[in-house]
Amino acid sequence: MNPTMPRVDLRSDTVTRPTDAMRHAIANAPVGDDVYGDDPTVNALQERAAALFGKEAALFVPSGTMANQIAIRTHTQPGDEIVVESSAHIFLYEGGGFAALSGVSARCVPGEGGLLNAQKVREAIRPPDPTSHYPQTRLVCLENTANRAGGVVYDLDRTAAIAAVAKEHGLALHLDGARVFNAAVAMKASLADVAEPFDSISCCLSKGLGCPVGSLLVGSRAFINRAHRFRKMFGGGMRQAGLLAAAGIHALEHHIERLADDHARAKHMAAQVGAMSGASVQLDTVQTNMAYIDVSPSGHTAAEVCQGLAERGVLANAVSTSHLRIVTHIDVDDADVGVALAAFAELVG
Ligand code: TLP
Repeated sequence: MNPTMPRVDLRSDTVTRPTDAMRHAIANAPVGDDVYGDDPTVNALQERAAALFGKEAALFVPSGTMANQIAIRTHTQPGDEIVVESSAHIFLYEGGGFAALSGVSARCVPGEGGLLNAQKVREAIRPPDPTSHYPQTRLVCLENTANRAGGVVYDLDRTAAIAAVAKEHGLALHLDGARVFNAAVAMKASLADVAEPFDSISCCLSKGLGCPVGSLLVGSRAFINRAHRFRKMFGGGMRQAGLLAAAGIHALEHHIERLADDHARAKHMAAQVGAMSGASVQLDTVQTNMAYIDVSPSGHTAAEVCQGLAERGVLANAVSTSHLRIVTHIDVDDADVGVALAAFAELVG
């Protein structure tokens, strides 16, 4: 890529750079040693997040992966089983951490369009087993928005029905809410309403909210107290982390509502590219800030199209031979959308 060329980075919403206002908040944050619980800015972030999600407590951690892994470790014992959708980040993209760090197996359930439903969850739960053959189902994990399903939203009714099944069987329910802010904005629901059926929620500050680093795990006080121990065990105890937490507080105050703009841009791009002769997009899956584009009608692989896009200053990720993913975020404006659409038109138009 020519260094003077515009660079429109649609690989993920993880690629954002902090705004000037966020950098100012970082620079001015009071800090302490958070392993001693002494960092006032981390404490303020955790309190704010707990209140936003309507739960008792929250824990600041370095990444979404660590938040999910701590949650699994906190809810389960080695030998237990967790229920996940087959394309869940926890199963596909966390290095098998559930097995290595918690010693649990995963019961992978293919969803309808990538989403679990109450019936599928019910069928995946191990029956009572007096002969002790089966692993014990202990935890159900949902992902909202569901990344590999297209950034699709679990609506409140679907979640409530799954939560009822989990409760009936005495199972814990965890939300991988890496993009739960996108889900809430898309549904015009409060974060507390989205979080209500869950025992624990992980959420990422470093995706659509534009922070450089950081995720949170949210739940009851007892759950977070136990999770605190596993954060240390997994190496996630940070010291003057208030510098990072300050970015999180700024993002919770200023960057949630604007996600609607990212969603509108993703829908616009999906519709435009989907109408090109060399591409197709399942538009009903474009509900938030991403779109999966099938470029096989162009006769090119997704990797070839991504290469062509990169030569035109536009970055996207090939996720299979046929499909690439584009993600909108705070560093993508209308002019960038125009640059990207022009590049797609040259390659698959
Ligand atoms: N997702 C990344 C990649 O790892 C695929 C991306 O670009 O979408 N849960 C979900 C649903 C995620 O999409 C991700 C990151 C995570 C958890 C992990 O977050 P981090 O990267 O902070 O560990």
